[in-house]
Amino acid sequence: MQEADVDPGPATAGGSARGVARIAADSAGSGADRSPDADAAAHLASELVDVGRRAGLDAVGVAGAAPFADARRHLEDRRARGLAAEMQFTYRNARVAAYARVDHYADLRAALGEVADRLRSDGWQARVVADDNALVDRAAAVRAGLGWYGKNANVLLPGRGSWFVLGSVVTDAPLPPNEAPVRDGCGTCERCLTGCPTGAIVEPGVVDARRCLAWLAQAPGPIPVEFRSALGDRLYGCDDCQEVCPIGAAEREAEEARSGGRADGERNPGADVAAVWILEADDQELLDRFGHWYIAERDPRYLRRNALVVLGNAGGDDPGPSALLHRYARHADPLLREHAVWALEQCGRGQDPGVSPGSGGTG
Ligand code: B12
Ligand code: SF4
Ligand code: SF4
Repeated sequence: MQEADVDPGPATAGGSARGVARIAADSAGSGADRSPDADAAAHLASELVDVGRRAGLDAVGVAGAAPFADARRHLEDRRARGLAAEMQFTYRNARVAAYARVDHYADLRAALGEVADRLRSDGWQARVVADDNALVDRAAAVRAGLGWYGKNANVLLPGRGSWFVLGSVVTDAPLPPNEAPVRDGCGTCERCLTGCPTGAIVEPGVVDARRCLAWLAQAPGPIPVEFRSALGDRLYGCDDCQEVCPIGAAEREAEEARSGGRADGERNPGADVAAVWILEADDQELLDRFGHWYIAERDPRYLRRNALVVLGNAGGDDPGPSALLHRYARHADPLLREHAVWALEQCGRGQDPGVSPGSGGTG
């Protein structure tokens, strides 16, 4: 397992976008021989929290950088049970997971970078780690005392919910680690378990990626037919298990209002337009606009695949989308052809004579 490249034994710092930060510290680390005294360590930790807050992080904590044995055990267990689908899970270390709907990660990394710079200015090593293969970010955030694991598997901040992305700064600076875990705040609530459209939360805190729309929209290959309707108008990501959560609700509505969106959860009327645009755009336009998302194999065909499913689910008899679907039903790419034929069937438009869905499934 690769926790981080920084000298092990060290202190880690972490944070989240829109921001929560974690600073993990291991006082038994290699930095011990040059450790300042406890007061100095506490002072540095408090200064780092201030730096992170000023840089825009919403929450900052300090945690030990000892290996995440529980997280590893959960990873191995899930892989053994098949719940990980074909994902390159964090500890596989094979691919950088850089998913993001809105690029909160850029803000997060910039803010964590300021914390890291502050550490480096004192001569400590520091490395920013956020949504990549080096660390299970949620386990780090929980250890740092930022929040608790909700039944939807996300880390929730007390009173604020899970609408945060998470990251860390791993450092060898000796810092006083958090020792007070945040108590579970879910109680008897089970809204996310029942609110998941595909039943992907198979037990509290455990997501079966094979059923999770967030994964299916990112995964290579065809979207399994049985989940296409549930994908609804989603092009990328799924927030249902967060949207139903009462703990994040107030903040989310306020944010929606600030950004001019709909606070009542109604469908964005622009969604179909976006899907059409995706089907008309060329590869470069798609990568320019959505390059910060995790796109399987960095291949824009998967955005088009999703857009075809969205159009199929949107239905209606608008001639624009209809013409596009017919065009895609003759596409050279069998994956897109098969999804277009499915979409046409969903819309009750059938398929043109002579159009074959091809082999489909050839991701
Ligand atoms: C792979 C991945 C996914 C996969 C699989 C997710 C999964 N739950 O297995 C897919 C593509 C499905 C996904 C979806 C999403 N993801 Co994601 N994902 C990751 C990634 C890259 C690795 C996660 C990982 O290794 N999981 C392995 C498992 C074993 O770890 P875990 O998920 O943390 O599970 C812990 C809990 O299950 C807990 N646990 C174990 N038993 C029990 C029992 C109970 C009762 C409870 C409560 C908890 C609990 O312990 C486990 C280990 O610590 C991380 C980034 C990173 N490097 O960590 C982001 C990350 C987890 N994702 C994130 C986000 C935002 C999402 C989405 C909300 C995105 C979206 N809107 O579509 C959804 C949410 C889906 C969900 N309900 O989990 C954020 C989470 C932020 C937060 N506040 O928690 C992260 C941390 C990215 C980031 N840096 O901010 N993701
Ligand atoms: S992201 Fe969507 S599909 Fe995945 S567990 Fe949450 S509600 Fe279910
Ligand atoms: S919906 Fe309820 S059970 Fe699920 S994470 Fe939120 S508070 Fe916890």
